[in-house]
Amino acid sequence: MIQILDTTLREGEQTPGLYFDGHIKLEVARLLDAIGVDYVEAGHPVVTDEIRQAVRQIAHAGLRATVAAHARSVKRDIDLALECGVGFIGIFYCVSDERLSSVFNKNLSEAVAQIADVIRYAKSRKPDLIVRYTPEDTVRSPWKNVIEASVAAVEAGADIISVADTTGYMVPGTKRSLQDFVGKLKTEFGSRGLKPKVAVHCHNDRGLALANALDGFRGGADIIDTTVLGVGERAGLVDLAQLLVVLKTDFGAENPWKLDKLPELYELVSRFSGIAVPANYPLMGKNAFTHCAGVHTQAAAIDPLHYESLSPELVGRVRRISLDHMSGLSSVKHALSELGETSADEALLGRILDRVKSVGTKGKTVDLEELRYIVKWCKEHKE
Ligand code: HCA
Ligand code: CU
Repeated sequence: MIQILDTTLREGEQTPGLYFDGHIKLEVARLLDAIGVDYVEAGHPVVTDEIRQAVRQIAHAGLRATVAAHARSVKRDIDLALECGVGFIGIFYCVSDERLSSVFNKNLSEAVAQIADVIRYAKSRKPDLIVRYTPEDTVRSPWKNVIEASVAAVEAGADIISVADTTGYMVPGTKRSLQDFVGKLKTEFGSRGLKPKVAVHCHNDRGLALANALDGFRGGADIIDTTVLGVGERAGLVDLAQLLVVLKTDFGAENPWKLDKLPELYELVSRFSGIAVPANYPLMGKNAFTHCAGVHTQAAAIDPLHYESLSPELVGRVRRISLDHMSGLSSVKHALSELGETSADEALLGRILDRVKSVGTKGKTVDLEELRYIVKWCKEHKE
C-alpha cells in the first residue's frame, strides 16, 4: 500500500511568514493522524526551542502515525531529534559536486563518509529508528553521485531514500520523468541486492507537483510527501487532499483514509497559516462543488454527474447552487425548495429570477438568506 508522509508542519512552515503555535501544530498532527497519513513530519528541532518542544509533544501524543523530525547530516541534529522521542529522522545532504565544493567545501567522498557516519550513529543510538536519506535536489544532481551517496546511506542503515524534486524541475512525459527516475533508481538498488523504500518529494514550481507525484507512484514510489494546501517553500508541494482523492478514486488505492475529515483540517491550516483557500481550489475551495450557470444547475438537478466527476460527499463537502446573473428558472426552483417555498407560480418565479439576475449583474451572488428577502419583496411588488 502506498504511504503518505505529510510535511505541513516542517516544509509548510518554510512558507514565508507561516508559523503555527504548538497547540495548533498538535491539532494539525492529530487531524492528519485521524485522516490516516502514515508519517507526520513535525519539524526540524534545531531551528527554534518552540519547534523542538512541538516536535516532542507531537511525538508523545500517542498518534498511530510515525512522527518524524528533519535533520541535517550532523550528529547534533540527530541528538536533538532523538531527545524529542521521534521514531523517524529524515536526513538531507546535497550531492552535486558544485554545491559541495562551493557551499560545504567538501568533495563527494567526504560528504558520503559523513552521511554514512551520521546514519550509523543514529541507528546505533536507536536501532528501531526509521531513517530516511534525501540527496537534496536529487533529480538535478549527477546520477552517479546520487547512487554513490544513496547506496552508502542504505548500507549504513537508511530505510528510505527520498527523491527530492527540490525545484519542481520534473515534467511528466519528457526526458525529465519522475516515473523513469524512480524506476531506474529501484532497478539500481535491486541490482545490488538493496531494497530501501523510495519516497518522492515534489515541489510545485511548474504547477506539476501532483502530476509528478502520480508519475513517481507509477514508477513504484512507496511513499509520497504532501502538505495541506500545498504549502511550502516558494510554490509549495503536492496538495494532500488532491493526492489522496486521485489515488483513491483513479489509482485504486485501498488505504482506509478518512477523506471526510479533510475540510476540518483545511479550515484549521488556512485559518492559522493566514493562507486563504482560493474559491476555485480543487476539492476544498468554496466553489469546488457549486453549480452556477442555468444549463448546469438544471442538468445537475436531474443528475449531479452531468457536471461532476467527483461527489462532494467523498470529501465531506456539500453540493451547492449559486444564484447570480447566470441563473435560470431551475436554479431558482431548486433554491426555493431548499427554503421550503413551493407555492410560487410561474409569474412569481419569473420576477424572482429577474431580481436574482439583477443582483448578479452587479458581480454578487444571492445566498438563501437574501433569496428569502427577494421572495418577500417580489410577493409585495408585482410590477
Ligand atoms: C529543505 C529541502 C527539501 C528537503 C527534503 C527532504 C527539498 O527544505 O530542506 O529532506 O526530504 O525539497 O529538497 O525540502
Ligand atoms: Cu522541499
